[in-house]
Amino acid sequence: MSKKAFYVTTPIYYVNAEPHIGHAYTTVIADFLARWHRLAGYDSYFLTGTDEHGEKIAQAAKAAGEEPQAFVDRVSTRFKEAWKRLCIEYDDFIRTTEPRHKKIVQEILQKVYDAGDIYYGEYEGYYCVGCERFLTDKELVDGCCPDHGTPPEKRKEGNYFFRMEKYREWLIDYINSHPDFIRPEGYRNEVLSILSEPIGDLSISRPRERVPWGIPIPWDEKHVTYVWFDALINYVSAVGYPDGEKYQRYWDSVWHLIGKDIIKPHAIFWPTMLKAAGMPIYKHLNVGGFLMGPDGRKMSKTLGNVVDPFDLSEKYGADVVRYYLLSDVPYGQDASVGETHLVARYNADLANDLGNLLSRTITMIEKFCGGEIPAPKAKGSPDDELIALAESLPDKLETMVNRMQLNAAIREIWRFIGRANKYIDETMPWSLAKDSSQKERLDTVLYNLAEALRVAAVHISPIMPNTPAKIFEQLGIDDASLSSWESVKKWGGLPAGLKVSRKEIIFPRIDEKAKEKAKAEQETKAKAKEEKQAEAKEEAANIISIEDFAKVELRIAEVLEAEKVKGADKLLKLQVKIGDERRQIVAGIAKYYSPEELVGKKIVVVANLKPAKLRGELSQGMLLAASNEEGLSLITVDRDIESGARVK
Ligand code: ME8
Repeated sequence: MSKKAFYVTTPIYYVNAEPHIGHAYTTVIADFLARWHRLAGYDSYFLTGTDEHGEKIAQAAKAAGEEPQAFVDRVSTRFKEAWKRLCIEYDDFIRTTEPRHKKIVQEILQKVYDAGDIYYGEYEGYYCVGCERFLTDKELVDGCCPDHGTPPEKRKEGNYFFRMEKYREWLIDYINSHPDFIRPEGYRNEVLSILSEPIGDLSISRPRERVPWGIPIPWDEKHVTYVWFDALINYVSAVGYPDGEKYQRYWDSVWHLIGKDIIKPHAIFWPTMLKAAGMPIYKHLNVGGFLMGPDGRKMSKTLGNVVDPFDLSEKYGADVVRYYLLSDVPYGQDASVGETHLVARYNADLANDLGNLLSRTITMIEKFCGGEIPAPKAKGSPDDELIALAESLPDKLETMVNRMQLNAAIREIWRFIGRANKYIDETMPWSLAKDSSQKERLDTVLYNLAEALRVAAVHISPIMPNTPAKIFEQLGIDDASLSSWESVKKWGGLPAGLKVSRKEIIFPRIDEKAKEKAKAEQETKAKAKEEKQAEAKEEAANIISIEDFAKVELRIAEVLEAEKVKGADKLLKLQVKIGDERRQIVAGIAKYYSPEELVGKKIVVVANLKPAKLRGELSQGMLLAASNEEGLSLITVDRDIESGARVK
């Protein structure tokens, strides 16, 4: 019987930044899934890669003073190196600047164009370069991109458009009739809610003179392909769409893995593009949550809470980092990660549960059986429970992995390891050894423990690819068939008579106190260094000339009226008097001030700012306020002075 196919992908990562823990997290999950499916008898295929076109990359190359191609070649290699360090074994690494990819992007574009689903038009909107897409008014928070916190640029240009709206109803039906198409469920609902209103058509090109770094539109060389239309196609170009053997073999089974930041392109752009191109839709979109710093805040260099998976793997080994990421974070949810958490999990699960099971078992076989795994002879009462648990694992894991309940699946494996440790306490081999009439029972108990370790080693192999060999070595196993999936479905595959040998402890306990102290010292040093650098940077950036300062016209304004802006939680609309002039100012202070308490206040405003529209409301100036993490305080005057007075 031919094997079932399984195809898993990660997002292709932008090469404007170095690989970090978020990329590592998604890629480790994909690697786990690829390895698990291979183990369970699937023909498994794993694709990752890098996203190398678009404005963001061109800007990063320029900032690095490099030609775009040289820049993307260099950073793309950084990703490959990073994956090696985490023992990621992808089958293919696609780069969007490769000819094999560009060719397919052009073919698909042409196909959709020929089918009449691409047209030319003028577009005006707010573009966020960080997201590489136009944001809708609804998405903006206080006029800024919710993910990047920066105001998008207003742009008007001639673009080609993909008739995405045309497929909205179809997509709603598709999602409704395929309940596990997008998962976990919360994200599916989020997508359905976006689709409950018109989504419009998608601008899929950029004028080449503005963004030269892209794939030319095949029928109009003056335009290049929009980076998302280009990037999404990697999932099929890499496997040789349309005729390639791999495309035929794997495409129908594909699971995409993404983070929640890129749900819209994957759940809306991509299926509608596939539909328009007459291609089958992918099988599952699996959406992961965000990893936060150990303090629960978004990781950032300035907060000093960045967790580097590559430093951690240097310190603890790739297997430990992989185990930690896979076992500690419930898939789909946001979670804090950090070294202290990692050490706690390591000590509890790896040093205590798994490490102790191995060292206790090897010690007892050496001590009581001359170092040879005995043959089982006399069954006893707790055996059945241990064996039943082992034999039920493969099915349970299959169900859980299929539902992306990865940390729960790992917990099941650890429940079994815990059961084996308890089995030692219940059977007390050291007591059995004292009574020669119990020799047969002792042999059985020790056999079962060795078999339990073999079963555990096989199950953890997709999580920790280097650890099973260490366990097998100590158990004296060198027969590869004993690490197969089939061999763990039925208890008793381990042959008796193997020679065990004690080696180094696989997961020595980490002394947390010493570790914490060392870490704290390191952190203090790193922080001091960062602060110094930041200060120097700020100084360099902040020095302005008196002429520069004189350009800013600061004036006293009296608040006459204030009210909330409808539909914007954070905004207040103020009517202020600046001398004889009356103006409207919209400010993001609703969280800190009620409209009533503002009326009558004399505040400081920037009076010569270009007017802007926030949520459709005109704002003719900006008020000054001091803020920190706790709150915000308006700058006022401490003696009465008439409105309009200049602040110098
Ligand atoms: O979006 N926690 O690339 P990207 C968890 N090129 N996962 C995180 C994370 C975090 N803090 N930060 C990033 C792109 N990720 C596009 C994709 S695909 C056709 C094109 C992970 O380099 C997560 O998987 O910004 C997220 O979706 C991905 O990195 C974004 O990577």
